Amino acid sequence: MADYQPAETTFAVDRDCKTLSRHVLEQLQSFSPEAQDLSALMNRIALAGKLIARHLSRAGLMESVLGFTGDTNVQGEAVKKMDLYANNVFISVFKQSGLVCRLASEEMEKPYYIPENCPIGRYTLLYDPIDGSSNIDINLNVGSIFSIRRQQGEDLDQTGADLLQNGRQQLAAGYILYGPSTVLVYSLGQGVHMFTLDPSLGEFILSSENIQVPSHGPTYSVNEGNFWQWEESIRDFTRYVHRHEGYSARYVGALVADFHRILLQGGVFLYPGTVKKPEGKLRLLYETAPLAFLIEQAGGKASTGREAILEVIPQAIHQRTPLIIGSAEDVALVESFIQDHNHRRQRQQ
Ligand code: P6P
Repeated sequence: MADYQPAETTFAVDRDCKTLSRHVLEQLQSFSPEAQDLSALMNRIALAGKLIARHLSRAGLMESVLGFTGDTNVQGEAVKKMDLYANNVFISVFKQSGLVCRLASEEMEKPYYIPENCPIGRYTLLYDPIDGSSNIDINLNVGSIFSIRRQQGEDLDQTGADLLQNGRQQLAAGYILYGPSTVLVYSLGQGVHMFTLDPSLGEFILSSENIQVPSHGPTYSVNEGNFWQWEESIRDFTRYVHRHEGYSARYVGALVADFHRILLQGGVFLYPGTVKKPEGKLRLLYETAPLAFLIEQAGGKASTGREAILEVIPQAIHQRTPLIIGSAEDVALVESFIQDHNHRRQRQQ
């Protein structure tokens, strides 16, 4: 009996079998308990993405999707019904998982502990359940951003103090982008990989491996409505791109969507500090640090303008940072304007 020779069609079948959980084990080249944990973790995140995508797809037809809850979150932002739904989805998918003891979310002032998972669950999920929720009611892109860290110590006072470490402590990071298709992009520190949800299978299937951000791109993505609030260096960068050919402005108003374009096509996204918010608007632990982890894995850069995002040590769970992220050359160009201004300011002193 000749050895079984898989037919040509096996490629398509094998491709459809490249699910997220299998990919994680391939990435780690291991079936160790930690590898199995991370594979199961990513599978739960994928389940959260599927549940949120399904809910979003019926927005407008259901009561609990559009509009506001009437509450304000710890950020001082009006809470959308979808923010609350998505926040609870992430909590629910990790219950009875034994994986995650603690979740830290944009929507919750303090970390949430899943009692039955503590202290056996040695992982913490940090997440922005719905990023860009102002886009929901107008059917534009929104996303979920996630970061996974190992819990260090028992956290007996339940303050999550061990989370106040720089972004290089992240075990994994990624996002789910809800758009014409739902894609999940993640990294375990071994490259950046993208999966596309096949609704007919209910699975995220590998669609792009080892994504590398171009060293330069035409896009600059920033809310120029804040121009009057910016430092002069950022204004000078904006004047530069206005006066030089080859730049295009693109701004969706959802960080995940703007980042995804930059990751695939190059360019730079900025959310700089302003007079009113010198630290900017975006949160470090579950927005800028996870994306910085990804962009560095993809060969790009992420900076506050003065230091690498992944070096920033947070003083609080909801700490914000300015963000300049994208192609290495384009981030360096923005930084050069900031450095020029710093040098000029020093010479004047
Ligand atoms: P602005 C959404 O609220 C968000 O946190 C990010 O997704 C997005 O990049 C940013 O705020 C948009 O803020 O001030 O430009 O509306």
